Amino acid sequence: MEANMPKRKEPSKSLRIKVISMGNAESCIIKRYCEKRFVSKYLATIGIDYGVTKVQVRDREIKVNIFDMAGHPFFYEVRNEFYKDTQGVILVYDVGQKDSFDALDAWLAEMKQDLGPHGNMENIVFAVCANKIDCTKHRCVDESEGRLWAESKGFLYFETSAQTGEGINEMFQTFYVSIVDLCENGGKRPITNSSASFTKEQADTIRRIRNSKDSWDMLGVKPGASRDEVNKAYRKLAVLLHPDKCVAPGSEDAFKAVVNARTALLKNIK
Ligand SMILES: Nc1nc2c(ncn2[C@@H]2O[C@H](COP(=O)(O)OP(=O)(O)OP(=O)(O)O)[C@@H](O)[C@H]2O)c(=O)[nH]1
Ligand SMILES: [Mg+2]
Repeated sequence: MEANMPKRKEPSKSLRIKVISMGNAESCIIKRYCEKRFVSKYLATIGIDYGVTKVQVRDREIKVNIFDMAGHPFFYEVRNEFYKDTQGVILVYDVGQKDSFDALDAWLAEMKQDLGPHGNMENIVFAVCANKIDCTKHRCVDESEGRLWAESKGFLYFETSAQTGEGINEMFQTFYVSIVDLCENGGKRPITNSSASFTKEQADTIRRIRNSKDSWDMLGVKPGASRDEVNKAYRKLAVLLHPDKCVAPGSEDAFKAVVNARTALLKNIK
């Protein structure tokens, strides 16, 4: 008799979370996800837009309160009230606008300052969206640069387009799962595969190589250095960045650039 009884469904555990979005073109990402549409006309957010949505993650029903921050500095006074008690942050930049990528640090600084000395950013899930990937012609921040910035901070990284919808569902899905993992993990950010798999020295070196102005600069030697000095500097970088040992985004290109720089310099040194 008991065997034929329908199994009682466990009541689904509901959860309420707060998510904020900021950066450049974040409103369109939310619109694409929530309303499945794209608006090409620019409608600036005035202050803060607020919305509620429900999502299902495993056996949990999640009620999401989304606060979409206006990017304009004018709205700082409004924004700064809203950073508290947040479980997830969506940070968006435009891959065709380097300024918007560089501004991510300022967004983080603003949030940190607002949360104050006792605020903890470690228990918040951050999802970085490299957005407008449909505009391939204007792209000036490549994937490895964005990924390196995000992953060296332990943030999730996604390539998205609010226009075509590419990457948006995947981003929200992974983002919500990570937030639920965080809540179930006692408020600690879950360790992602990519975080902590490379060192700060590796990340900083790749960035330095990317921004170097010539081959001397790239190897970190003075112009006119000897063969020995060039080789020594090269070996040090090769050990740090060799693709067999370094999984940081952009390490392969940085390694190749270093090999080329060394070859070019040695050609001209007696
Ligand atoms: N081609 C393309 N355009 C996009 C994409 N996402 C947003 N846009 C355009 O970029 C502009 C700005 O988008 P919004 O999402 O409103 O930007 P925002 O950061 O919310 O702006 P503020 O509210 O002023 O902070 C709009 O004209 C959008 O149509 C995208 O993926 N591809
Ligand atoms: Mg907006």
